[in-house]
Formats: sequence, C-alpha cells, structure tokens
Amino acid sequence: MRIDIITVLPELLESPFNHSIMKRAKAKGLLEVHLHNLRDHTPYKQGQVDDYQFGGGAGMVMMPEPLAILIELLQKERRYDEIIFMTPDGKLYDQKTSNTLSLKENVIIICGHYKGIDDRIRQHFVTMEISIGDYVLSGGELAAAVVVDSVGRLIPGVLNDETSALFDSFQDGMLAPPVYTRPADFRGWKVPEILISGDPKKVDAWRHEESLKRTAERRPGLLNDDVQE
Ligand code: 6GU
Repeated sequence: MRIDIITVLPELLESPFNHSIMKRAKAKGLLEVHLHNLRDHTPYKQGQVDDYQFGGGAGMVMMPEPLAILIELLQKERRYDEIIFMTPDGKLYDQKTSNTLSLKENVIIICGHYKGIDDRIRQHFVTMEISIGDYVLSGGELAAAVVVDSVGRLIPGVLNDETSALFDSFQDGMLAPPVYTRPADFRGWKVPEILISGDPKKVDAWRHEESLKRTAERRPGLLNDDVQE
C-alpha cells in the first residue's frame, strides 16, 4: 500500500512511521509513506498556500490551486483509490473504516490547517472525509498519523501471529480482555488461576467472558452495534 500525505508541516510526520510495527511494514515493502510539502507546489510567491476567506471572518483558508496542482501531479503517476481529507467535520473514524482502507492500493491524505480547505477541493477531488474524534486539533497531521498507524498494522503480512490484529479491541466489535505477564504473584496480587491452568479451552472461554464483561461495563453501545454512544 502506498500513502501520499499532503501537509504544510511534514516535520510533524517524520517520526511516527519510523518505529515499531510501522517501521517493519515499510522494511517488508508492504507500506510506503510519502510526505509532500504543499509549499513546494504553490504557484504563488513565498510559498503562500492560504488566504483570507471570501465573505469575511477570522481565519485563513487553504487555497485550491496548490492542492489541485499537487493532487494532479500525483494522479499522473498512478490511480488513487481514495483521496482523504482529515477534518473535524468528517466521518468519525473507526476500526471498520480502518479495515476497509487497509485493502486499498494507493491513497492520498490531505491534512487540513487553519479554517480548512477551499470547498471546491472537497467537492471535486476529495472522496472521503475523516475525523478521529469530537475535539479539535490544530491540524490534520496528528490525525493522519493515527489513521496511517491503524491502517498500516492491518495490511496483510505486517503483523505476525504474535501481534495478530485478530485479538485487538474492536476487531470483533468488543474490547480486549485483560492481560498478565510474569511474575504470577506480584506483591500478593495474583494472576487469575485459569490463565496458568494450561487448558486452552478454558483460557479462551475466560477471555471471551472478560471481553463481554468489559464491553458491557465500558462501551455497552458496542454490543448493540451502536458505535456512536
Ligand atoms: Cl481529522 N483534524 C482536526 N484538525 N481536528 C480533528 C480531527 C481532524 N479529528 C478530530 N479532531
């Protein structure tokens, strides 16, 4: 999978994909992340990419021209499955969207800044608008990092059995069960007996039960398919 990220702050995204699972995904050739500084593609002087909004009001808007130039430059090289705009008024991001995206070949992610981007870019180029939650970030970069990380780990071949996404919270619509490691007795706080029983059937049943319990307590809406509780 190839992800092209359009940003005015590429520095913000230089580190997130160079560690741990993302690093491995790239090393295995399963994930490519390309950062593009929008300022390098503006036809305006001094790297201008934003301007005052028509109709007045505080806050700058990202101009359509630099975005269109860069998107079309990328589209000349390959066909993109999605052009995603990161914005707080986008569709709320969840594991289902992450799964869907992980099966795409080429994706562009546009990081919004200031008041957002000229609406004509949304109308004529953008195919998908994503928000990562009901709070406002100063730019789309950190949100884009969240999306790339969650998608990257789902690309077939990235995770091995040990780190398998099958047991993640949300993957089966439920929260993950509690986990324990050595020592079996820490300050008198003991690991649940079943986990050291050596009976895989009992362990599976216990984990399922704990998942259900946790989900019912913390996110009851998940059990009713009502993700937006
Ligand atoms: Cl995608 N962008 C910004 N600026 N703020 C957000 C967001 C995105 N998702 C939640 N808050």
